[in-house]
Amino acid sequence: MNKNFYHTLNEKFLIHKNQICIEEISGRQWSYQKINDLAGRFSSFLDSLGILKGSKVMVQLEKSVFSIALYLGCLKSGIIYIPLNTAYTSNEISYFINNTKPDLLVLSPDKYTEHDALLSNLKELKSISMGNSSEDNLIRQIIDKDNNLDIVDLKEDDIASIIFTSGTTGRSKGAIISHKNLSSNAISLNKIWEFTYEDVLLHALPIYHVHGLFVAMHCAFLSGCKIFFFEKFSPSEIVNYLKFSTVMMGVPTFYSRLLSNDQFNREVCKNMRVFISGSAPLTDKVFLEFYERTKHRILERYGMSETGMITSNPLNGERIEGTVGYPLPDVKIRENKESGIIEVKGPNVFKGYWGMEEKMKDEFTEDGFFTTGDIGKIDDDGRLTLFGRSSDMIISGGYNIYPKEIELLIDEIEGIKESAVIGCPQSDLGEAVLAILVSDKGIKTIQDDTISEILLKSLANYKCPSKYIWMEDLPRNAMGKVQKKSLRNEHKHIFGVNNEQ
Ligand code: MLC
Repeated sequence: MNKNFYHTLNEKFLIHKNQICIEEISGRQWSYQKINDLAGRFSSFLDSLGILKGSKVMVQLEKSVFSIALYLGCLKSGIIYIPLNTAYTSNEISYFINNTKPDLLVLSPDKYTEHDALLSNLKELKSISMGNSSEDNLIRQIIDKDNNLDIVDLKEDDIASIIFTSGTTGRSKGAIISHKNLSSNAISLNKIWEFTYEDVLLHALPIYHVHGLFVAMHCAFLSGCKIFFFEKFSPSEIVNYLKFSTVMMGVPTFYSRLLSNDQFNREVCKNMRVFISGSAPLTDKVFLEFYERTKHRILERYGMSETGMITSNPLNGERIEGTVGYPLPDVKIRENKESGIIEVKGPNVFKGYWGMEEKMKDEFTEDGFFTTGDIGKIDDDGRLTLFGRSSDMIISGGYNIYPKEIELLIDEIEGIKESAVIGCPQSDLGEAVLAILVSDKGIKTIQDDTISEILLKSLANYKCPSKYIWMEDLPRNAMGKVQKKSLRNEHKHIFGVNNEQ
């Protein structure tokens, strides 16, 4: 049997062909039939470029129905889809290209211009510019193609996507996601969150990450429900649409920002079935304030790019603040006895990082469990609570940020001897980035703005430190390792969060 995940999607698209799949904020509607048809035309277009089964397509595109159709066209053709954050600079893109050697790069027009110098150095790489409207030249060409009805025959371990995630060595690593990974997670989530064709999903997440692309889109696709499709998250827009929606998925920042909106109240939520949160820890404060305001208990779930979703609070049952619930069907979790790190095994777990498939010893235990790096406790009844991370990773507004990548760039700046980058609590984004700097002359010789300017030339803006602090020395332990824990503790109030959450 064909294990291409598109095969499963196609069955649902046919059943729900007359239902609205996506409604854009302009009011434009796309039925499931239209989306399926568009995916087939993208598949034909890729075929005409010689991009076939096993090829890699890397994209840096604005959120649009057409970028979703490109993703679906890739799945259908057995092409590996590599989505990238629209904030990435040429420097970052250059690394991803070198790492995965894509066969085609699809960029939004502004990114095509921005990466001009890089692209002229990579003449052998096929790259195209794709806008997000039906008036765009390329989109017109694609719409004119035939609808390719073939769904390429695949095995369950064939690769569907490579998702770049923060790496421990200072550079991102590409998590290899198979068709089985996608389908097992989508089917489980659709079931446990009881999606039906009568649902209406509010979608305001970016579509270059697991949360917005896989979790949200796949749940909707499998159920045949309608998606309100927002280019980005805006609380005032969301409030207007909540009245006509039943499910929302978001990062905790979505929920804290909704709470700051005067129009957000119980009345506008009266049609809502469930609010789902993930990608970063939801604070008890937001959970409880949200309950006070709306009488909805936000359903927190836990996952990561490498594993898709791992656990979820129950839809029917007690959702406890500060916990991330129970493992999904077929997913096993356990606590490492020594480190307390949560380990996971199941059909949702990826095989390895691109180019490092043979060197996964540190990431997997001998009996095949993936080491998440998150420290937690599993109750007697199987409920998981997370306490922190074993690594220094920062999560800001749901984006993972690796300090090492920033430190390496800062340390190259003239006048700076060394640096330590840490995440400190911040009420809007959960954590914000603080850089602690040591001057090589004993005094500060460079302005903060100048440092930011230098960094922003090669670093996505969400990774740039919000604040800089100068110190004489960095605290180190006997082994010479910088003591980030003590720095985090010392500066925990720097962004104005005073109470322990
Ligand atoms: C935007 N900025 C951020 C930021 N997002 N800075 C730090 N962290 C972030 N997350 C920058 C902007 O570029 C801008 O920079 C400035 O901060 C202010 O922007 P803003 O208008 O306040 O931000 P906004 O565009 O509203 O974005 C905030 C946000 C967005 C929370 C809505 O970040 C978002 O949609 N996050 C979702 C991330 C996500 O989907 N994660 C899923 C990962 S998957 P400047 O310089 O222009 O002022 C995963 C697995 C799992 O983790 O389990 O789900």
